[in-house]
Amino acid sequence: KTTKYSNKTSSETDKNVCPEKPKDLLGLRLGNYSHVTKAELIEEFTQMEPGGHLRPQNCTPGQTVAILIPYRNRNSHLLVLLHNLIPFLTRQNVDVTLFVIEQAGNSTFNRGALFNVGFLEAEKFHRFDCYILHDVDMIPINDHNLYRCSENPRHFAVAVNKHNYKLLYSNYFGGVVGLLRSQYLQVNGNSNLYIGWGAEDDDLLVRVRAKNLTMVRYDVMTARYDMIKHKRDKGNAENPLRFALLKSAARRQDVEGLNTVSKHYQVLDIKLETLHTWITVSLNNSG
Ligand code: UPG
Repeated sequence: KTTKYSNKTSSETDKNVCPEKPKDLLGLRLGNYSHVTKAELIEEFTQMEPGGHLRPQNCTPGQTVAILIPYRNRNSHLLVLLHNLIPFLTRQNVDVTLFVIEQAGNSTFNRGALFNVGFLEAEKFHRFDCYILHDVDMIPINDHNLYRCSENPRHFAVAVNKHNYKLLYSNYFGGVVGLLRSQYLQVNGNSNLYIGWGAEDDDLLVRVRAKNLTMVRYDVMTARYDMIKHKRDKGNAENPLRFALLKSAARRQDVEGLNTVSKHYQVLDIKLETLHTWITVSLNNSG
């Protein structure tokens, strides 16, 4: 690698353990949707270290967290997300690194594969304890929605404005979820086979349950999000095969996923920027 990356975690530099729940958390609040440029964010968030690494100055959190954001052509959403997420994570005392995993070219979007790529590439920098899989358009609006992993995989995006702050359906596992590193390995990550929109998030929940893990959620007041309004993206058409794939999710789990993604992708570029590590990847969706 040619660029420097601060691989030091807080635990190597500071022995004072952060409280699980910081005292000065804001509760429910309004999201900040003002127009902002990348340059303005860089100027505002002086606490960021290269590659989008953020950590508390006065204490050591119990875990290191990687946030993986699957991405293509959503710059305005990404800026709004960062504008909200960085102060939120700062208040929550998280030792976190932000990764954007951008799918290059025009091939049909594959969110599941991008998370697997993000996981493998992030691991080359640091073995994070906790992986949070985060859509670019989901803005958390309650600080008590703590971005940490626990003994059970967590569905964070429970109550979204688009659905009147109600759970969309009982098995919804989309938007934002968090798994310990060990759990992501145990479930063999996401399926790489969902090409286009839909059901890759449902497949991940099947994987979680098939390994006898229990998904947990915070309550609807805590786990609140605003989803930035958008139309269906070009290059992410509804996947007509999704229901058939979902039926075989548990059967495919051990033979297809994190352990097979390497044949599907090629990293074109990795940039350690101030606000994030940006990974550009070309995917061949050939199955
Ligand atoms: N995305 C891009 N660019 C694209 C397409 C998708 O960046 O061209 C990313 C982005 O992070 C986005 C995410 O993929 O937030 C999900 O795609 P989106 O079209 O926003 O899906 P939604 O219908 O808004 O979301 C629901 C779930 C989501 C799940 C999706 C399909 O909240 O987690 O992936 O349905 O199952």
